[in-house]
Amino acid sequence: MEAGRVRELHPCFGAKKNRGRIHLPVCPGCNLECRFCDRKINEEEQRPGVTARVITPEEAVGYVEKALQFCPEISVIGIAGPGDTLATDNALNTFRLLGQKFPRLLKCMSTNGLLLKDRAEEVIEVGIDTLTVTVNAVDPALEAKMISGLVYHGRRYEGEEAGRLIIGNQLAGIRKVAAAGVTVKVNTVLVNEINRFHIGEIAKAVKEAGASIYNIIPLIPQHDLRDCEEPSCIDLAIARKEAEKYIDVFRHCQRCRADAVGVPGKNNFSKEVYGGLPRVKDTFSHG
Ligand code: CLF
Ligand code: SF4
Repeated sequence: MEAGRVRELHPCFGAKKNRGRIHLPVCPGCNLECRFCDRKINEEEQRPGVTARVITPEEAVGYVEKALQFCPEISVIGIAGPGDTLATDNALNTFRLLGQKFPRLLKCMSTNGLLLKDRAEEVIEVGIDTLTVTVNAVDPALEAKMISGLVYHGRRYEGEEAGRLIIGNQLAGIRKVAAAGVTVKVNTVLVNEINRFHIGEIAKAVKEAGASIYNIIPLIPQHDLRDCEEPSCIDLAIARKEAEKYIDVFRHCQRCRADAVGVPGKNNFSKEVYGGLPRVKDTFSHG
């Protein structure tokens, strides 16, 4: 879809009018170990009720229909977790199914980017309109502080080796999908203790790779980074100013859950739409 149309219809890519999105929590697993991500709690709760909160691609159709009744402003189907969207086939299969049923809704996906280089062709073939990649550093030494490790093609990596691997895959992946016409947003989780003075470099690198918009998400201190400070409004303003030298900055992020439904910042119909599903506190979204 051409960029002007995306800006008009997508609440996270600059739409001025009331535009909504439904997040479909279809992705159970992750291949990365972000040190700020509390998904362990979810993993420990491996009882039937909790796993049931991840829905199947087939169930997704019914949830979208229901969501449109509650919120006709919905213009975007987003898949953003709770795990990574490329770690399993669930997200792409869901879009294959929904693309035919709801052709007027934008297909938006969010990923950590570890598998983006490998799966870019599928992302393009499925017709993803907007893709968000979370890039928290472009320096392997800093990325190594953001993650404990990762699993790639069946092998576990740690430290700078892991950092180099994911950064290379993210940037190469962004290049591929952006060149094919997918509108790319990059999210960065701002951690004062780790990447506060690195934001400009990230913004520059992702812009060069083809991203068109950048979103800085202040850390919610938890898990291994629970002792880090929560960035203030001033920290965020400084980081945005730095990024803006290189790329357009999105300023209205609501740090949505992976099962959010409605117009971001205005209303949320998760309960009404997913009401029958048991929920846990940290249904994470990469945004
Ligand atoms: Fe969802 Fe993300 Fe698509 Fe938006 S959210 S997958 S791009 S439809 Fe938006 Fe929510 Fe911020 Fe994300 S306000 S967390 S940026
Ligand atoms: Fe995986 Fe996302 Fe959590 Fe990172 S933040 S560990 S990519 S689910």
